[in-house]
Formats: sequence, structure tokens, C-alpha cells
Amino acid sequence: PIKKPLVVVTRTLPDVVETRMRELFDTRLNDGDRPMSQAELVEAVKTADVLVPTVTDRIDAAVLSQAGPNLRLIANFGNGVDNIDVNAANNRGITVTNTPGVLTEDTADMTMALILAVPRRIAEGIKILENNEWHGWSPTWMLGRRIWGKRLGIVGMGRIGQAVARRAKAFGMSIHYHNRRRVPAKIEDTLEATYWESLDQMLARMDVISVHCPHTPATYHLLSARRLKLMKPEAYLVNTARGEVIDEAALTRMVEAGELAGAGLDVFEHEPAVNPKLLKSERVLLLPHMGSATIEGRIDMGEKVIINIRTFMDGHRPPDRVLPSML
Ligand code: 8YV
Repeated sequence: PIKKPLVVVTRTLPDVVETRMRELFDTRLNDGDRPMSQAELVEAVKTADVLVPTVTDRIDAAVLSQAGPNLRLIANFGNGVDNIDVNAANNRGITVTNTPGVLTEDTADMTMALILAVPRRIAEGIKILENNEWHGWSPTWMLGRRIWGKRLGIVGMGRIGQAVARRAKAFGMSIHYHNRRRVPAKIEDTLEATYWESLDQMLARMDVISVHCPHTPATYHLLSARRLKLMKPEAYLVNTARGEVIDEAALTRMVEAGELAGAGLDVFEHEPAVNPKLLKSERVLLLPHMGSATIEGRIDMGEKVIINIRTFMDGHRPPDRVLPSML
């Protein structure tokens, strides 16, 4: 019989995905759902034909320098590949794939939930009831801001950015975006979206900013202290992309000082650590990186990983190969 590839999976995946992988591959699953240590990762890359990491595994140049001759594919369980040094991998002849498309709608839903929940103070309202602090209705109490008729500025108009735009448009927001490239006119027309070549100018004019670009060297602290200060003090900031895109310390200072109305954050610069000052603020709604966390989405991601591995093993170009031009 043909030898099955040795596939090392770093984290626990949904049962159906693990079962299918065991049928198809010589699958080695991590025992216990916790991130692999650096030593375990090194051990994995030394022996595996295929590595399936997640966002919590840092596959940097140092780890890759230990890779054994069999390692040909890193099939990331996730869309963002900022956990992997893709250039270092490619230089060693290792292909990298991700799982785009299948988590677009779920992430956009979570983003829309934050766009609604932060200006309407939903988290604060829940806390008031839980703390038995509701003393009755009042016409001027717990007032939020309406999002209908307001301007949403999307930073990064890829699949997820566009899915957020569709939702926000249905909620009566006007759509604005900044992106490296302008999206095709047909998409702009459908979304009635306005393109801003200057991120600075867009930031200064929006009521809500939502971040949807990947974390790359070019987008690290894209929303720097200087840029955050361009936002209107009554504006809100939402991030379901990557914490590193925003200068979190600067954002925290601004939220504390009341220089921004509020923020909805699903991702952080030093996960799983969250700035304690952010946690204390009433102006923010914080979630523990749940943007794509649906049962269906995780199964879809697993299927994508399996398709990428099988296609690669059959000697073809895997559908979700990450190219350096995408970084
Ligand atoms: C996952 C994500 O939590 O895909 C991404 O980029 O941030 C999330 O969907 C993570 O990637 C799993 O590896």
C-alpha cells in the first residue's frame, strides 16, 4: 500500500474533521487542547510531511530552520497566516495554505454584532441587570448612538470587509472604505461604497471604523496613535481582524481619556493577554477572539485543510496556496 503522509495537527479539531483526517492520513493529533510549546513545534516540523497549525502556533524562521526534509506543506487551520513566516517557508520549498472564504460570513456577523452592540451599549445593559442596578426606565438613561444613517469606514475591503459592508448597508449605514486597491466598480456600485485613497482622511470623517485587513509587516500598527487621533471623539472602533493592526496601548489611553466614544474588540495585540485598563473601561466591548467561532465554520475550515492536503499530495497546486504577493 502507498504510505500515507504523516500529518501533525497542533490543536483539537471538530470530531468529524479529526475522524476524516485519520481515515485519509497518518494523522498525529495533539493530546489535550492547548497550544504546542516551541519544543513540541520543533519536534513536529522535524518529523511531519504536513503540519496543520493554528493561530496560536508561531511557525517562525527559527522553528522552520529545524524542519526535516519531509516537511513540504504547512496547511494552516485559519485564514490569517501571520503566525507563519511564509517567506522563510517558501525559501525552504515548503508550501503554505490557509482557509479563506468559509469564515467570511461568520466573521462579518460577529463584526455587525459589535457595530450594533457597542454604540447601543448592550454589554453595559446586561451588566446593570446582573448587578441588580436597574431602578426603572427613564427617558434620558442608557442612551446610546444610532447607527442608522451613519458612516461606516472599512479598513481592508476583501471578502470579510465586503460581507460587513453588505450587512451595514442593510442597517442603513453608508459604506466607505480604504484598501490598497480599489475594488471593481460593480462591487462599489452594489454596496454604494465610497473609496478613500487616503486612510487619514477617511478616519477623520467616519462614525464607525471597522478593521478587516490582514496583519502583515505593512499593516502592523496601521492604526497608530497619530491615526487614531484623527478619528472623531464620538466615533467607534471595531476590530475583528488582528490586534497588531491597532496600537492597543494608544487606543487604551484614548478610550480612558474619553477621546473615542467606544470600541468593540475581538482581537488583541498580545493574546490571550488583554490590557487590564481596557477590561475596566465601560466604553469597550471585548470578546476572546470568537469572530469565526461557529461549529459549521470550524468543520468547513477542516474540510478546506483536508482538500489542500489531498490536492498537494496528489501533486497539484492546492486551491488555497498563500502567495508572497498576498502578504
Ligand atoms: C481562527 C482567525 O480563530 O482564521 C483566522 O484568521 O483569526 C480565526 O478564524 C484562527 O485562525 C484559527 O487558526
